[in-house]
Amino acid sequence: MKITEMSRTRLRRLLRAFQGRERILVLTHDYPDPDAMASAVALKRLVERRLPSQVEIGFGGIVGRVENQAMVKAVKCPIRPLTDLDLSTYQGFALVDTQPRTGNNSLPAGKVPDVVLDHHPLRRETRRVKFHDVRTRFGATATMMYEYLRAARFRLDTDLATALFYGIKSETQGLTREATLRDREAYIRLLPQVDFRKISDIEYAGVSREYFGLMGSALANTKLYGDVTITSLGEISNPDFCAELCDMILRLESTRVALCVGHNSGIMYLSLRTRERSGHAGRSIGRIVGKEGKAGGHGMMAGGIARLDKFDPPKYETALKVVKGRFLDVAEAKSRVPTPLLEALPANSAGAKRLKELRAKAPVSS
Ligand SMILES: [Mn+2]
Repeated sequence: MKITEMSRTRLRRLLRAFQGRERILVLTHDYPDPDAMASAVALKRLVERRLPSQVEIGFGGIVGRVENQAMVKAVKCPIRPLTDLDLSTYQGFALVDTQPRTGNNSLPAGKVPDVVLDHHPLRRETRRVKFHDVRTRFGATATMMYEYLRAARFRLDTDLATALFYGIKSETQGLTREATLRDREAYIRLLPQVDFRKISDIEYAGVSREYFGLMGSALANTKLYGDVTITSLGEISNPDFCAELCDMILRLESTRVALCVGHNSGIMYLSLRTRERSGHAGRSIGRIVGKEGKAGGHGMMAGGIARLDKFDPPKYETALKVVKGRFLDVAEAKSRVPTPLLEALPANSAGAKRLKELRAKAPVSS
């Protein structure tokens, strides 16, 4: 069967799963990222075009990263926090970029959605869903959604094209992380319709002075254990910051695997990143959170949560110690002795010389 035929079959089954549902709620994961938001918007537009249903998009948590907040504004994502919605008024439910019982979405316990669209590994609970389309070979759920829109011969407007493009771009770090041919194809086909001024508004969104303060203390709290790093952020108001910082720390040339943790309201948040293409980050994070938490992810990136009250004593410090031990084992850290990232380099060391050279030679760039 040709790809387009398969897409059309999938489209028919997707729409059939929603048949008769007057009001549908599409849920992303909590603390939604651009891939999740773009996918949810695409699903809403597609269903509302084809069915008489009314579709709303809800999420738990907050939209944390300033880039993500800027995206909501720039491409007008009609997403609403769950606290604003009355779940009893919906007959239909869908999950995008997440699955039932992953611990990272706010689907009420015991509720089986009608539709699940995702690119994370398939979960047992998802098999009970009327229509589930879970394709781990896709770098972004937004790519899958783009293919649905194509199958439906949906004419995208600039905002939707820009949202999907940015969803794919940010999820795959510009097609460099876990992107496949299908992601490339969607990216290229969307490109002529993208408003790059909006992309710029998103990617270079202004940040507050507090943000730099947070960044500074995060760097000060990053420790190296040979070729792996751990950053403890302590209490954070925005769990997205874990993921953002983890991406940044992984750029440290001597680092192979990076873990960032923080906590809020009794929950520990974890992000894991690896440079290894078949890094099994998803599996590793599962072992790190253990029975105290839930986790999910792909090969090179993963995230999880753990409940602080499952540790004895039920404190962040205890949880951190346990999680750190597991992480160093799972990541096969070359050292158990921590060195602070920002520790002053020993005088006369190669590193100190390099730093001195960099400072002396740094051109004044405009
Ligand atoms: Mn995704």
